[in-house]
Amino acid sequence: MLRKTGTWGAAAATLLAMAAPAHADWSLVNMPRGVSTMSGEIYDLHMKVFWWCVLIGAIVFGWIIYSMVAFRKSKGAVPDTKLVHSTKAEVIWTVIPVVILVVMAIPSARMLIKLEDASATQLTVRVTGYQWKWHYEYLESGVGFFSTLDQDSNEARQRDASLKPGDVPHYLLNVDRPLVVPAGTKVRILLTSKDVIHAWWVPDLAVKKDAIPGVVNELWFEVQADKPGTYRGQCAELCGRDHGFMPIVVEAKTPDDFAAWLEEQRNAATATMTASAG
Ligand SMILES: [Cu+2]
Repeated sequence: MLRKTGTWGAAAATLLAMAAPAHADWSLVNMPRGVSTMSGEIYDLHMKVFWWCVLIGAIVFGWIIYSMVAFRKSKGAVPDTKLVHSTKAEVIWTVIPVVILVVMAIPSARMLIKLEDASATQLTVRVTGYQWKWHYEYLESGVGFFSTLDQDSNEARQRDASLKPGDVPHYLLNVDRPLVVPAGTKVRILLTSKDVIHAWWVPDLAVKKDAIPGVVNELWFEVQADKPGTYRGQCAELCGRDHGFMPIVVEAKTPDDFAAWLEEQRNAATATMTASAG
C-alpha cells in the first residue's frame, strides 16, 4: 500500500513538474464569434451542440459513476446472471440517440445549405495557393498580386536573427499585401492551387476550405457592414516546409475606401504596364 502511494505520488509530482512551465500561457481558446454575417450563427450552433454534448456526457458518466459506487461488491451487490437481453433497454438506447442526432442534424443541414449558397455575390476573388504564398486576383477588375509573409516575421524566423519573434507584431500572422475586401458586401472566393493542397482559413470570417490543384472550390463571406478591420488566418493544410509561413490577412474596408483602393491598384498596374512597354 505504501509503495503504491509512493508511485502515485511520484507520478503526480512528475505531471505537475511537466505542467508547471506551460501553465503560464495555458488557456482554452474557443472558436471566435467572428465578424461575418454567418459566423455568429455558426458560433451559436456550435455552442448549442457543445452544451448538448456536455449534458449528455454528464448524464452518461454520472449514471456510470453512480452505478459503480451504489452497487459495488463491498456493499453486497450480486450480479444478475439471468438477465442477458432486454429488448426494452435496446429500443430505448437506440431511439434516444437517433432522436438526438436528428435534432442536431436539422439545424446543421440548414446551415450547410446557407453556406453553400454563393449566389448574388457582388465581388469575386480568385485565391490561388502556392508553396508558400497566396495569390489574389479580383476577377471583375483584373487586379492581382501575391501576398507573402511580412519582412519582419521572415527575418525573425531565421536562425541567429537579430530580430526576435517577440519583437515582431503579429509574428508569422502578417503579410506584405493583405487581401482587401469591402465590408457589407457578399464576396465570392474561387479557391485553387498551383502546386499542392493548401487550405484558406480565416477564423473570424468562419471560412476554411481546401485549395486543391486542378479543382476550383467556392466559398463566400460577408464582413458585417459595421465591422471593417484586419482579420488574420493561416494555411490550414500541411503543404510542405514553409507551411507555417504563409499567413492570410484580410483587410475589410468601407465600400468607399475599397473602391478608392481598387482604383489605385488599377492605376498602379496600368502605370507599370505603360512603363515596361515604353
Ligand atoms: Cu499551404
